[in-house]
Amino acid sequence: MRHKVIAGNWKMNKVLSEADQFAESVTGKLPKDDNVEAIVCAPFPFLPSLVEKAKGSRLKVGAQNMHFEESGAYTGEVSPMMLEDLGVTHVVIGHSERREQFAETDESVNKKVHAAFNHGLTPIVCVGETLEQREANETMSHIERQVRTGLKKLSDEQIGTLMIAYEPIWAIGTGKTASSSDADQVCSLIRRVVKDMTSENIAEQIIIQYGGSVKPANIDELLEQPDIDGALVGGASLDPDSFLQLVEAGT
Ligand code: G2H
Repeated sequence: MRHKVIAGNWKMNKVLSEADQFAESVTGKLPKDDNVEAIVCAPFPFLPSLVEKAKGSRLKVGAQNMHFEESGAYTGEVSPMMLEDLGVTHVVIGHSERREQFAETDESVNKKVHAAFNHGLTPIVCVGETLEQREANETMSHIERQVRTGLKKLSDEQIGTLMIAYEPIWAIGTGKTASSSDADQVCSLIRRVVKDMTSENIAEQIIIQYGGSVKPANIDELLEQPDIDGALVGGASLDPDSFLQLVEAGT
């Protein structure tokens, strides 16, 4: 039986004192229930402090991106080794904002996923279609390509432990959510692709989240869907009460 995972993706928001306040207000209030995992993926400058404040609590701390190399002449980049050293446990890879604005490709996503595993980090791999692709009936073929290329040359065991976030690009920060059954349909396709790449057991094990304008008002309906195991949440994860409500919904 899969557990639920609520991952906040703060994007480029907050300053350090606000990040600290967030951790102080949520760590003691998270449900003590193994059926739900709470992660906050924060900007790099907040990570050391968040990791420190999350110690001994049920809050896990993730990054929103990283380079695939361990070190070198990559001005402005952060390596998987640095994240591992900080005690970060998760990393978002291939968010559509990075694909669109920072030219990330399925190939670079794949390199980053391998690098994450080499450093004990759990990747949250994002996939999703544009409105044009949806309207042209290309959603399924596009998502399948993203999953197959993004997860290329991983072992079955690795695939079983990573997370995939399905985020239709047209639903991100727009207030538009895919209907829960539409979202479930794509998540179920992702599970079928994973099954084809690995085995039924692995496909049953992998966590697939939905992301795109998730909030306390729509989380219940999304989590009721058979193939949606959680959410990657932007705007609604910034406020501690709203984040706690989302996590509570997973219990
Ligand atoms: C989608 C999501 C978080 P929001 O990008 O990854 O953001 O919930 O604000 O749509």
